[in-house]
Amino acid sequence: MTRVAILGAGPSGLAQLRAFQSAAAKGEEIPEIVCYEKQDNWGGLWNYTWRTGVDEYGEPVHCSMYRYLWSNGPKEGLEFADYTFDEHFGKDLASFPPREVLFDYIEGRVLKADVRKFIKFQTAVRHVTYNDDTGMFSVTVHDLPNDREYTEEFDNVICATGHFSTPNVPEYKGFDVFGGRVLHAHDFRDALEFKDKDILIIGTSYSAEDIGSQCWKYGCKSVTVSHRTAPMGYKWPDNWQEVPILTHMDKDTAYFKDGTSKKVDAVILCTGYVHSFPFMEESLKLRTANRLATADLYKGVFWVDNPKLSYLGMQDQWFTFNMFDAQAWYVRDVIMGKIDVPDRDARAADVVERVAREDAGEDDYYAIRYQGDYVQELIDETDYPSFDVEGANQAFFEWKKNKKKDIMAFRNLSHKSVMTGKQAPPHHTPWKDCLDDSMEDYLKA
Ligand code: FAD
Ligand code: NA7
Repeated sequence: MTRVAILGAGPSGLAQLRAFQSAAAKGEEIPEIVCYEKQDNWGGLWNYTWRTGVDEYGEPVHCSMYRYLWSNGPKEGLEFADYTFDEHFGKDLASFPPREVLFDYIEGRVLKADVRKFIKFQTAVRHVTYNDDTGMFSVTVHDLPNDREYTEEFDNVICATGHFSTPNVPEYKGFDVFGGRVLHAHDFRDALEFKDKDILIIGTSYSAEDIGSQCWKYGCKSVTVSHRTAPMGYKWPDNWQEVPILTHMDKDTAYFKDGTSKKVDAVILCTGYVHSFPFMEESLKLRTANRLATADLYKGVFWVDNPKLSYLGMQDQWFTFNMFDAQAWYVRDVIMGKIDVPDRDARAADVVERVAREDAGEDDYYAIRYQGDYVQELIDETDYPSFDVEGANQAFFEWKKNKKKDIMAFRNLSHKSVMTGKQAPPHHTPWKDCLDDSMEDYLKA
């Protein structure tokens, strides 16, 4: 029987488990599946921990999420087509749920599908190699509690270990003499740490915007955001400024390229993440920038040089959960022989075409539609429930416009579900005043 290894039980790995289980539920014979997950629970980044650095086994802590995190995009853009928010919560919710609520939603689908039995928790993948002679992968894993390494053979490997966990950490002159804390967004946990403090943020993307907004919400004294390329340009609160790139620091002051300076208490590097697969042998290791058209993946998932290996969720993300589903259903159908993969030249040409098409775009609206088209392309070929992808694009467009209008209020507005056709209700409290991010509080009528 075909054996398939799934590496990681975050939203992408769980999408893959659900994809196989849904085929089994229709009476199809599915391969033997083993999913390895290094944490003691599923949910990937959504599985919050207070830990930073290394965990109790000396493993790098995967979590990059923080307390008080609310969805940064509308839930209407990520909703599962086979399991709606309505179905899970028995009612519709406002559009930007906190982390605990989204974790519960992710978990609800896989509990219902009963796929936990396929997962070996607290088992870190150490080494993946491919043997040309046997056509099999050897996957060496570490059973962490028992401190035991062992190797199993598989016909296919699906890597779903995420790419927002290994931080990109640049150094600026003077970090070593600065008297405050310097940390990367990956290690940021509780905004209250920065109450009454002047903070400096480097970077201008989602982490910069959201961590700055959180610190502002929970009472920091000021936010200074330093950009390498361009400022974010939102209408920020009065105690928030955008400045050019940092040149250096001394024991308490940051100096910027335009000659200005600012006394600060802490520096938070919101400088993104790197794709990191230390367990993959050289010939199987994905190396790509964080972009919509990844390097070397046919259809955005299959390793061009060996399509028995696939990578899920490796793109930069507008669409998330339903895109992972679209990929997982497609990968399942290739593994189960329902869809053919073309020869190597055609696979390589597919990557070139995707990269060129992404590069032709000029703005985020193009990028959103580009990724929406990708989701559509994949779901058209499988039995993943079809949904109004253009409607999801429109939710993202509205969300972007709402952010431009008021960056501290976009989470108070609601969007329409493309799965149920219902407009989400407004949340009971404006985001900036809602300091309780518990599920209990969020679900209050
Ligand atoms: P991950 O969630 O990273 O899961 C990967 C899994 O693989 C983890 O469980 C990990 O423990 C496991 N793993 C890693 N290495 C190994 C190994 N060697 N052996 C075994 N297991 C391993 N998306 C949204 O839709 N909305 C949001 O609001 C949102 N906010 C975000 C905020 C932050 C701070 C970050 C970093 C990301 C956010 N995202 C958001 C995007 C996020 O990438 C996706 O929602 C989603 O978590 C990606 O799922 P994944 O399964 O691909 O990866
Ligand atoms: P992103 O989206 O990859 O953005 C990284 C940011 O870091 C971006 O603004 C970069 O600026 C900046 N950057 C990278 N290297 C440097 C250096 N050396 N100096 C200054 N600035 C730098 O990462 P995020 O963490 O914001 O978002 C990742 C995910 O987490 C996302 O999906 C969210 O949902 C949460 P540039 O524009 O390249 O000059």
